[in-house]
Amino acid sequence: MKRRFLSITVAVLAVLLAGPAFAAPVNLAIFVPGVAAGSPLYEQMVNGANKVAAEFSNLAIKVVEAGFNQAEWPEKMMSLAATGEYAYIMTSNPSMPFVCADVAKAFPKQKFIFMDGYAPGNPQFYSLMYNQVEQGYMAGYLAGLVTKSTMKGATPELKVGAIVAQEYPALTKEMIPGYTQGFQAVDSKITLDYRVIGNWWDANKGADLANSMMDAGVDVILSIAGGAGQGIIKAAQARGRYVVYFDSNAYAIAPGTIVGCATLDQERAVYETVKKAVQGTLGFGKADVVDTKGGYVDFADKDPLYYKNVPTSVTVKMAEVMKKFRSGALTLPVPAM
Ligand code: RBF
Repeated sequence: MKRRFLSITVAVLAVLLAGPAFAAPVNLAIFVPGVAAGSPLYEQMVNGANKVAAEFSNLAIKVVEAGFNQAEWPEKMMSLAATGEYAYIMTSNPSMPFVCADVAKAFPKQKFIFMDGYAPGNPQFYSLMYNQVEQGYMAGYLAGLVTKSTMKGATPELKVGAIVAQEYPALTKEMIPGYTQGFQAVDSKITLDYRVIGNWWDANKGADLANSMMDAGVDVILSIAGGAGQGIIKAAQARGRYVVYFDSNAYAIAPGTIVGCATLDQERAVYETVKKAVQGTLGFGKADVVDTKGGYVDFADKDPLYYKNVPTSVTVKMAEVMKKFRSGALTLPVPAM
């Protein structure tokens, strides 16, 4: 009798300790609208989900790269949902809720997780959006300080640049207005040279635009261009000018050229979100908006490569702004979209 009790206790303990190993399998598809390599938020999305898979053996992940032809995305998404194999389809970029609207209607049991997107009020959708006005402001404030600095590559002109891959509401209503507010807070006489590449992969066009801006006296360029950003970085590097990077800490790609990184912690957001999905507690119908105070939007100022390449006169002023953002003393509203 005693022995039987003991063996039951051992069995119960084994189940408790193994935990998720005995839980029902959960299949998650990650739909990458583009390619992951070179696209910081897509790389972070895959990494964050893989971290959950390392902890929960009942989670299986399939990554589908949909490529750069955006006209093909709805059909590819439709085929993925049609398999019926995935409890959740996760994707990332502000256009994806629109791409999925008809797919969701066709497959009413399919759940969608939209990172870096806003889709309130649909019980099949969960979405999480970043405050990119704040992210843009940080990039702009740093760019303003750099263009006014005595740094070697800084030109006398009070001109900063931005090269973007494509225009969409989160960019034109949040990121660029935030960037503009940021550099104008340094000096209202600073002007913006703004160019659009037209896609997320053409590094040559990115380099051409960067060179033409630098010819006109621009010394620091914000790059929001995915893989095409490589061309912008190379062009700036060749002429000893500067790049402000968006979304991930990328100083190591081009130390001394990338002088600031306004980051999003999509890896953490995805990790937390997927964990909830696996545990069945993710709030579908909900649309979260996260910001700097919450730690999801930030400026990478803890990296030695930042201090190594930017003078103290700049880092001190930047630190004052970041202190305000992180404490919540400074917050910037996200406009309706
Ligand atoms: N960002 C990338 O890094 N690579 C991409 O291929 C990419 N494609 C996008 C396509 C569309 C239609 C939209 C709206 C955004 C795309 N983004 C891409 C941008 C990304 O979601 C985010 O807005 C920026 O990285 C700034 O945080």
